[in-house]
Amino acid sequence: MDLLGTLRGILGGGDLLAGEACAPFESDHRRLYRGRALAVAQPRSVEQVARILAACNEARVGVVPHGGNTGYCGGATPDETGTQLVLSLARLNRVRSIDPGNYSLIAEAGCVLAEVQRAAASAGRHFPLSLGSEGSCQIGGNLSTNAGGVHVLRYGMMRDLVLGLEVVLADGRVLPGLTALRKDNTGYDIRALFLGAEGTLGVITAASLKLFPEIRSTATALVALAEPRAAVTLLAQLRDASGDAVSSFELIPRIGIELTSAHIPGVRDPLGAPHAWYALCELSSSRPGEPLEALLAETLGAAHASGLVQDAVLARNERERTALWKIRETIPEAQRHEGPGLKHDISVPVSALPQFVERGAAWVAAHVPGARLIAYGHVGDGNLHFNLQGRGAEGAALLERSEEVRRALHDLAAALGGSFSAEHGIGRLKVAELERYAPATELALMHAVKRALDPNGIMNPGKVLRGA
Ligand code: 2HG
Ligand code: ZN
Repeated sequence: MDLLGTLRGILGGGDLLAGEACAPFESDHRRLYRGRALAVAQPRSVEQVARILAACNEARVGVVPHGGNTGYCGGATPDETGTQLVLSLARLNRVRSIDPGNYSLIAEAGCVLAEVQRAAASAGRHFPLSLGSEGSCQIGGNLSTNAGGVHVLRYGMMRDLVLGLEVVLADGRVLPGLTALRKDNTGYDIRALFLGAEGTLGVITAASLKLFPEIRSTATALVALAEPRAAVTLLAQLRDASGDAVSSFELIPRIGIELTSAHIPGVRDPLGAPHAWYALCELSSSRPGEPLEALLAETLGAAHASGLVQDAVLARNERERTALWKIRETIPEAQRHEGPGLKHDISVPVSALPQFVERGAAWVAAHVPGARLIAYGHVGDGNLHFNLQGRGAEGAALLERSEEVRRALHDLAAALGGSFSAEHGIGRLKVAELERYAPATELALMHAVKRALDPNGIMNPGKVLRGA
């Protein structure tokens, strides 16, 4: 029987899409790539995933795992040949169990992140991964790309939130690793290989995830600053003063406020006068009635008196808090309204971040004078989205310079001990960057791992590693 016939036999007709119906799975959300799928399989059980992979392995057909399609590097998009099968995990979407006493839950790959957060909350627990796309991204994609977001400085990235994984290997074998143990010192950490592997080593079908005490007190402020250096100093002051209760610390440039106010209904500048930079700071605690607002106001007051802080506004209620977060979270959307732009997801040690901004901004001003710099993001993690924005025809001209700009900014990050991909992964977009910046020994090990786990090269071909 041909492969499609076999797949139909495994899935039943309705769960195998072909032709036009595949379109939503054939391009990434940034529209960087448009591929063509052989078909889209939408399995409903781990057993079906296992049988699909065994059949594809036998037929040497590439498989492209697909979650919420919110990735930034084209990792979930098939190539243009029409020979790769897209494997959507969306129908594997049960929260299998919650163990509040162990502070853990088990969720299938197709669970939307916000549903996992809600499931944890329903048991009086907190699942801390939080990102702009949490209403549509799926936990399998979060795991496979080792997603970051706005709480990393307190809870770590997705990799840090995992206790165990269930994975289907390229040949269809199932790796049953859904342990809920916090201590298990038994040899190589095989499961860790699949986190951040972007579906190139196997398909994650479920995960055992860490939970935390529910958040019962928060305090949020938007703080005006003269320069990024002040943000790094303020972050340290807040961490010290609060008993390390800072759960988010995000940098926003003036242009971020201008673009969101212009394009996003309901967004407005909450401060009276414009400032060059802002930090969105949030403290949080599991203790109800914790006086975090007073603590935040007091620390910001002292920072204002010393000249570090220029102005600040504290959220007085949940509505105001949501409004402050909306400014930060809609910057990518506001950027889309402005037309084409270039994105760079760099990280450096937090202490080196001001230097990166100074040197990076100077390079942009000298070499790409028409471009507007929108540098924002996760200061607490040393991770900035160092994006350049054009306008109309300028935007198209900017795209032509993408290679040169990328080289300069990624080289600068590397020179400061940083990374060219802090939280968005490699996908198809950054394969050449990985080849350039990864130490040769590490790259060789990655290829060796790939060959060992996927000898026929069927798992997400061409993503992360070239020719693999
Ligand atoms: C964010 O932090 C995302 O909002 C998107 O990682 C960043 O669009 C970007 O460059
Ligand atoms: Zn980000």
